[in-house]
Amino acid sequence: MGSRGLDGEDLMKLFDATGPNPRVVRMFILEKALDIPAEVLVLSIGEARSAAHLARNPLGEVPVLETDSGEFIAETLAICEYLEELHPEPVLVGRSAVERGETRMWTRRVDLRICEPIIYGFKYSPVSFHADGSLFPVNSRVADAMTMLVRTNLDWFDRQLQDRAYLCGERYSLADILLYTFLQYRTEIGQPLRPKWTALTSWFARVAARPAAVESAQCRLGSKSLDGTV
Ligand SMILES: N[C@@H](CCC(=O)N[C@@H](CS)C(=O)NCC(=O)O)C(=O)O
Repeated sequence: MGSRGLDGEDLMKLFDATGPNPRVVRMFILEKALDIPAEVLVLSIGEARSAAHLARNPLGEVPVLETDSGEFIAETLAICEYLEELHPEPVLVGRSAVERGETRMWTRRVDLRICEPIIYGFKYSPVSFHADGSLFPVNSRVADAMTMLVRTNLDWFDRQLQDRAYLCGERYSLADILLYTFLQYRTEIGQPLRPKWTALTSWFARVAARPAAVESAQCRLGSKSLDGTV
């Protein structure tokens, strides 16, 4: 399913990149089997901070979704919620007010307690491409504190997952996509799940086995990439 203009051209477009936030949107799009082309920006050379991209998102970040009518929507969760409104099935936010409330409760917890400290842990670390110091001056103490905070918060998530298959019980949702993507990224930067997190480890394997989890690893969305190749 894709978005086409009157003369058949694609309208909706994702501004994509490597990094966990864009991957959340890719995985969400793949779960919904949507056909949305993507333009991939290279973050390490500052493409997200170019004048062209700042006009789309003044924060100079990805993901950004260009809508069929030419508006730009930034912020990972806002993009996913927008896509769910346009394409409700399969349901990943919620079928009812209660389900949507429950999913948003979990996405908020994951975002504040896991995603944000992981991102800031990276941004303040010496390996960050922000290491020129302009925005996030290297501060290893801040980076280490963020890493420890994530660890403590994962203890809590592990306890919550003891009695359920997914964060929203039996219902797989956007909250699982968000947590999975950031824990996968955390593994890639050398912080794998700890063996003592048994419930979290089982949950992670369950989500990792989904085709969308595997496919979202690559920035390769849509039937048509921008240079016209598949
Ligand atoms: N709050 C934003 C965070 C977006 C974000 O931090 N994206 C990173 C990639 S994972 C980025 O664009 N970094 C570019 C940069 O910092 O130059 C969201 O939810 O989408």
